Amino acid sequence: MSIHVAKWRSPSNIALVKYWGKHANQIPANPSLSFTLNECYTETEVTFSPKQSSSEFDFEVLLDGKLEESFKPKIEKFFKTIVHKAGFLKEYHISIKTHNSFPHSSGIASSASGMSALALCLLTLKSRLEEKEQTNFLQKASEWARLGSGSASRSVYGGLVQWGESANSPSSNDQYATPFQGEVHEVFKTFKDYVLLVEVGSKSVSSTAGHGLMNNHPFAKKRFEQAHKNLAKLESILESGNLEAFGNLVESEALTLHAMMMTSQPYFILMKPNTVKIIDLVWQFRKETNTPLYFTLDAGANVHLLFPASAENEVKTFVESELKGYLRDGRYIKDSVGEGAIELK
Ligand code: 2P0
Repeated sequence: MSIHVAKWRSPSNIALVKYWGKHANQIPANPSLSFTLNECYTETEVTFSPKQSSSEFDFEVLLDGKLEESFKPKIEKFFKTIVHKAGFLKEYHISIKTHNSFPHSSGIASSASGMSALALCLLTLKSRLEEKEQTNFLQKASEWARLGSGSASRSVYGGLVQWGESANSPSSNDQYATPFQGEVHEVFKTFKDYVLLVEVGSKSVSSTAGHGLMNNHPFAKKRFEQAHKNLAKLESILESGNLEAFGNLVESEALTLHAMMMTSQPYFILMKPNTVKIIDLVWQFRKETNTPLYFTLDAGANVHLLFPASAENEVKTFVESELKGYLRDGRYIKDSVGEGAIELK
């Protein structure tokens, strides 16, 4: 039995219209649309070698060269979900070596980049073992990534990516993400995202648990309807390049996501005092300078600053002089829209 290796780099992504709430088998309760990032990524190398134990899945996960037991349950669950299409998972010892470009547990969506990188490696190995190219490789990788983690489905493609069925987009799908099909104004093709690290370390409530709390949530139905409407609005904003409308929509989406957390049962808050302080300062800065600077939030305390590349000098000065003091060790990542996942040889 020979040894097989595959290696991919897959980026994180930031949702503009948020996925929050799902049905069985990782089917999203509403469609979402994201920017793929560039600097925040995971590199994963998967090696298949002769099996060493009789366990169903004989695998190890190494983060920066050290065994990481805490990653295993989510990966084992993922293997169980895809094993009917990937019987080879039971036949090998699987070594998963992974590295994040961003600080571990920084609250940056490592499951999006991590699960998409893993799905891409496994699908590459499937092609090698079967000695045939996969048709619709990225579509299949996105579907596998979704089964590992919903937001990961969007990370295989670059630019703007949609996941989840919507009325205006015939190619949109709950099973896998697709590159956004609408017209996109030039300004959004080089958009910036500075990721401000307010809090590092693991979150009090995982995203998976948070999604679960949307079942029986008193405002769920209205929220899912709103996401559909916001997606339709965003489609025309992306075409027109109307930055003010863009900012209004993405900030409202971010605050709605956190409002859903605060109004679930049990309720919880992932923002920290400095998250709110930064939002307040961004609003003040925008009012005083007219700079098109907007924020969004992920399921955590960190703040993503979104702005056109033309505003980068002003924003950099603002972050350095006004915001740095509210960040963990003054840390932030200067990111921008990226090209999507790449195979590493
Ligand atoms: C998103 N998030 O659209 C939303 C917005 C966080 C806030 O998808 O349970 O890690 O693995 O499918 O994808 C985070 O949830 O959850 C997420 P699972 P996931 O990006």
